[in-house]
Amino acid sequence: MRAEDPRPVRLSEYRPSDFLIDEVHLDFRLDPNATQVTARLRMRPNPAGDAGAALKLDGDELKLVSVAIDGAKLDAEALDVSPESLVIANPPRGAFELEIVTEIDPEANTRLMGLYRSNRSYCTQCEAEGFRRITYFLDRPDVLAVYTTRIEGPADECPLLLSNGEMIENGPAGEGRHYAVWRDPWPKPSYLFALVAGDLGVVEDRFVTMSGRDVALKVFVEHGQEHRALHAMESIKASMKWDEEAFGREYDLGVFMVVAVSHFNMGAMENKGLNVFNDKYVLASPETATDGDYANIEAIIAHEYFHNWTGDRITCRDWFQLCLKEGLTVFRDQEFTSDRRSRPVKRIQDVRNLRALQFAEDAGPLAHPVRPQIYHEINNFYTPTVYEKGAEVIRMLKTWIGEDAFRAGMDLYFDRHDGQACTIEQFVACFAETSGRDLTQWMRWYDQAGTPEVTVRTAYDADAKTFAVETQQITRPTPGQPEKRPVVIPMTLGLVGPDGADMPLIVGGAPAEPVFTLAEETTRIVFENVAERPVPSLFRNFSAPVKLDSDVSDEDLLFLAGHDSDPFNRWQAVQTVALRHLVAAAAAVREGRETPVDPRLAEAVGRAFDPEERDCAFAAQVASLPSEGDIAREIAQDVDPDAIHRARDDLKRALRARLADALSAAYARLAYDGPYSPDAASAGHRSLRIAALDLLAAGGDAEGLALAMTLYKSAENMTDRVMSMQVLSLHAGAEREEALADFAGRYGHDPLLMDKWFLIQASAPLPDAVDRVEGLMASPAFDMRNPNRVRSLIGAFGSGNPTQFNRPDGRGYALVAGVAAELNSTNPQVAARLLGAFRTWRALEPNRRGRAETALRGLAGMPNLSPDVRDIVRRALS
Ligand code: 0A1
Ligand code: ZN
Repeated sequence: MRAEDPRPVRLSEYRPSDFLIDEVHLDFRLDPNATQVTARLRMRPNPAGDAGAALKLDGDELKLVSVAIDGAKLDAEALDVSPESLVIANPPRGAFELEIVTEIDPEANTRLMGLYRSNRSYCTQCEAEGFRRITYFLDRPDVLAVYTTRIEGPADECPLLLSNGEMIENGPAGEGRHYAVWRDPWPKPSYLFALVAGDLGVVEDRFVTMSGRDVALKVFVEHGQEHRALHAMESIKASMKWDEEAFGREYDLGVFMVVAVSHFNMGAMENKGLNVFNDKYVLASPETATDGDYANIEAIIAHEYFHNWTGDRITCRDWFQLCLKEGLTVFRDQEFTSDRRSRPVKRIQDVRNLRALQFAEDAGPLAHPVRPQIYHEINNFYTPTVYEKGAEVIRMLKTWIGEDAFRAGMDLYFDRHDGQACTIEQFVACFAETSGRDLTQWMRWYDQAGTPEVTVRTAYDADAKTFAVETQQITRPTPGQPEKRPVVIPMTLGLVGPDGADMPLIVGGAPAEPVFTLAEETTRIVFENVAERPVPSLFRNFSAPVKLDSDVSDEDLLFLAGHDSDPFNRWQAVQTVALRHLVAAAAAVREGRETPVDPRLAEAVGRAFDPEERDCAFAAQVASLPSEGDIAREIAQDVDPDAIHRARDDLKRALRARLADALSAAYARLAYDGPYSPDAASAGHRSLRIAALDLLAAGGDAEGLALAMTLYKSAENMTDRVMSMQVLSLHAGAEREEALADFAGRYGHDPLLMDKWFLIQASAPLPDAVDRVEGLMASPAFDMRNPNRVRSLIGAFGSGNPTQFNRPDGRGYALVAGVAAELNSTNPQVAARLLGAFRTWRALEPNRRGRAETALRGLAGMPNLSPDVRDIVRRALS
């Protein structure tokens, strides 16, 4: 661990590398505690770099064995070496070969970066800066090389020896060992390197690409789990086909491999030709996976596969450009899912997620631009802002310049930049060219943090038959950015007439397109020939990632809920009315008052359960109220999580009271049998039924709980079993304990199922949550070294249990901070992520704010803070 405070990295200080590496030959002699790595690098000075510069290679906890240049060993005096760097003061001025031998200890690697062991396999994780834990290297994404990798290991323990590209040679290596050589013809940065060795089962298939090339597909999982890899395999084939159809992108190697590992810091990794996955995002069978698991696996398989073009073939010049690959690839996986499932439902889910995670980040001390200007620890920038807001910016660009210019811009980007390490400027320039628009101001979406707030005021003039829409945008200050400037906001808008139909849009005497540009602080649009007072439908399909405050009345919104041609806004209308109610109700709770529920709101929610409603998945979205986090963000300051919880609970009870018959009828009507299928329609059906059950059990209603218990016991699929247990877990009592005990008895042997069990208990808003989480940490199923366990228990508690994490006595904060302190040295990345729970602490009421601050200051004062944890704690406190 570095004790001194390292200098931050700044975008403005980017300089090309002084040296280039054209070819990399790696030789791994696998050993649990002493793996030898020989790296032979074909290097030359970079014409764009500093002639005469010293050669400085990155390392991290490395042990050097030897260094040679063009076959001649270098003496210790010729080197300046530490575990973190290797400097050669006077390298040759022309091309040369550098050979470096290092020794590493995979078994001791608890950080899960570089080469480590998971169960009995060896695997690597190199993004962002993990390759330097394997060998000294120019570990930066703009150094692209062709890799050849020889792996040698024990044949019995490691029958499989995998790396990027294609296998070109293999055979025995004596003494029970064997070897394989892999070659990846595509130049790549070191962060895309991967190695996997072990004894795994495999599922195989093939895909014929659009130009007729045959690709072998392989999914590797633990022996005995092969039946749980079939959905992942189907998802690979679907992704390959979709990328050909939607973007004209073809796969470019003879083999594509996915490996599932149990210990992984994130979701998955797009290493060239050899994607490594958290097993949670590979394994699924009808007996063990929920509808949500099936959908997640499909989306993440797609995401990693799509990186083959957006990330691998075209990569990032430096880590500030991370959104170049991540925002774009999230956009691509969202589109894939929209095409395969319900587009409106996917949009609603994505927006819910964006608001819950990204808007929350943007509103607090960890706010940063989609493309940051400075970082202390790059691992902490794999954030909802870079990923999800990054995707929104691309979606918005498509909305703004239109589908054709967007597609042409993508084609141009692939064409022009294939094989390069690029910047956001180069990406955006492609669209400026194909659309003919000036995208200078557009760049503010990348460089300015914070969620723009748009206020809309409208006025109908019955005499003049005009409808005026006035908008104002502001973005509040964020850390390091006190002054904000207006951004280009595309607002897709409709005017809905009294008959529910869209009215023609006439502006300045001519028909207008529905996408309006709000590029100034204020904008005024006057619609003409408006025969009757319309209801405006603003930001259809969530055309921009902004917070909207409009003067559209509840009554008009509920009209839109029933009539808008835009399904997103039909859903949004009910959410907005519910949110307005919940904010008022939370304030009233604190004053000891009650807030009556508008019967029209209950009616709008009730329509979700109407027998006529055909789209169950959509209806389920309408029926699920804004979350406690949504309400807290709307309140924005002096937040009391208990009052919010109470207000939301009261609304659920009121809805139950008003809608009891409709809910019971829907619950009965939506019963089903037949074999399980995770398709979108079946999943939607189940989700609507569970939404009915959740409301029926509101307030711990005995009949509702009895229904949930019956469903739990009779469940024939994992979705019903987990969701009924989740409903039961919200209400203290015998049913809850019975279901939880039963679940542990049935599935105690399956870690991924026990993760669901951990998560449900950790997120239950009951006063015993802290004790329970502490108790579960001591249970045999828990393992502090496995990030999935930690996230399911402590992560879920911190980020998914607002009342108990924010206990007024501070015990919730102490619990999460305590675990982060424990993980600080063993797995700093996971420790830092857990602290994301504190990202909204400044918005809390004074007592809680004080206690959260105490917990953060306690961490800040710890000796030996990792760069990861120190960075988060410092920014959170700044
Ligand atoms: N590029 C991956 C995300 C990722 C980042 C860092 C990791 O290190 C532990 C792992 C994965 C993606 O976007 O899927
Ligand atoms: Zn990604």
